[in-house]
Amino acid sequence: MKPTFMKSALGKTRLLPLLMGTVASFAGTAHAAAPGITSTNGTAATFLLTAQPAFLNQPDGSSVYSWGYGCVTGSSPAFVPAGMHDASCNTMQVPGPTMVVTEGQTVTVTLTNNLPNAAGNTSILFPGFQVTTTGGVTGLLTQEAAPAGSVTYSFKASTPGTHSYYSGTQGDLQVEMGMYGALIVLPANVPAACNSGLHASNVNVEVAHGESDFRLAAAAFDHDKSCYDREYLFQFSEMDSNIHTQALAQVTARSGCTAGAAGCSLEVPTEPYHPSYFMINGRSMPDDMDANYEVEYSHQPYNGNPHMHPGEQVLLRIIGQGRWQHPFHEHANHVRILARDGNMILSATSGEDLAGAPLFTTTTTPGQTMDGIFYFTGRGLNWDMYGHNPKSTDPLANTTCVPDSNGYYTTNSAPPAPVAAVNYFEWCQDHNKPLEVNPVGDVAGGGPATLPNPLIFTNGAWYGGSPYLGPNSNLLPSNTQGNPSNERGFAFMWHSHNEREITTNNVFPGGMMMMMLIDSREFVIDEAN
Ligand SMILES: [Cu+2]
Repeated sequence: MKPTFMKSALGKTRLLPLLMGTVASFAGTAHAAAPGITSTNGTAATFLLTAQPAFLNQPDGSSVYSWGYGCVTGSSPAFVPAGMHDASCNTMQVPGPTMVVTEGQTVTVTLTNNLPNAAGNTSILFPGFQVTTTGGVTGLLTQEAAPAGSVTYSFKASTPGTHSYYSGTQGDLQVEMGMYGALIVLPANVPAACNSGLHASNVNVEVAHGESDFRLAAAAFDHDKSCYDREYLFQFSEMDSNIHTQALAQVTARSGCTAGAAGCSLEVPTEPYHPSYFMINGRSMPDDMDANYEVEYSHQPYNGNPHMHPGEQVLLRIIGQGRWQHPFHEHANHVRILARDGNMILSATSGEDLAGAPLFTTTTTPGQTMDGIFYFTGRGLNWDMYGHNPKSTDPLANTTCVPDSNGYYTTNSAPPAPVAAVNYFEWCQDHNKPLEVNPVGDVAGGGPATLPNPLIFTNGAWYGGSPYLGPNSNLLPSNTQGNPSNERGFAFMWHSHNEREITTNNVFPGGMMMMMLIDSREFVIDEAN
């Protein structure tokens, strides 16, 4: 975002959306993962989906009539990753259930149409796969399920990576109403390299600090340059509530009509298009920061609340599900694109090296998916990022930082960093580099930044723009860097760079915005909710 925008944001919200700021209290305990449903039928993966109406919550208090895919009542999918709290699959949700399968599996999805009769037929497209169909009625793009009817789609999960699925019937209306979701195909053969050396050490360090592994796999593809330590799925979409209001009015006026009879249909104009809600995984900011499967979002189960530790390789699974492009900016670093639509982008000459662009904004083309790696280490900040230094009174401070050949303190250092080191993957050049003089900072020497006098509140009590001050700083009021207890991190705003899209029904802040929290190692990132 632009500096001018940051300034105004500070005045309006407690979120402190800073380029470099201290973590605020909004994060609570809700973290994220890439939750979904899976099928345990061996070589076959079977899913029973239904298409139904329900109302979606928006943070301005409105309930928006929508359509979505969900799990048939009585079908009992397994939930992944293991250990998610309160995992469920409602009969209608937006986005639809994230189906997680393994490369090579035969995937069979039976869709039953429980939309109002006036909505007519519906269907699912699985772009990128060779789909065969059973039953249903002939539609323009695929076989469709008539009202109360069913259709079955079957295909081999031939390409690993992140894929989209969405309605192939009257897409201008049905996709707008919420009929889209994700299909994640895990690689059949995770490269051995992902389970050893530096690749494995990040996960070992997490374990040493009491963290669980919430990955769906250790690699995104059958390729040793696609290893990752953590993953998040983000589906971007927008809604024009006028379309939804019209759909509800017409469905209500025609309730009880006979499917297929004259007049039992909708005439909902989808142009001109003026979206009022801009969503990440079906939720607008700040709702996207609440937990996965939170009870007040029974039809919007997935959140957007990424966390990581410095040095981790974070896999971003990104899908454009609306009809607009959204220039989504992941602050703090570019996203190295691994694949588009499940197709890895490799060097034409070596055939092995990654050739995907590092993107400043991951532009979400409608229907397209991207797999990318986000990475942040704190290299070059010019101060000791978390105050892990000998002069700190923090009992977790570490006096050691031995650079490996890349300058970081890792298992490649000599002697190697212990997996329990609180400053694992620290950029050693900045180790013990003080920021400010006591009592403002928690270090005892002159540093690269001049901090405001805490006794002068010209900048307001919510001073922002400073580097992280270490766990013992007394500069900020409570509920900022001291809380949640033990959380020590940097908040980077991840948001649409079309600033119209970080509003909710024209009110800032809202919409397509979340925070990436880069936490110090001793903060346990619990992705269970
Ligand atoms: Cu930005």
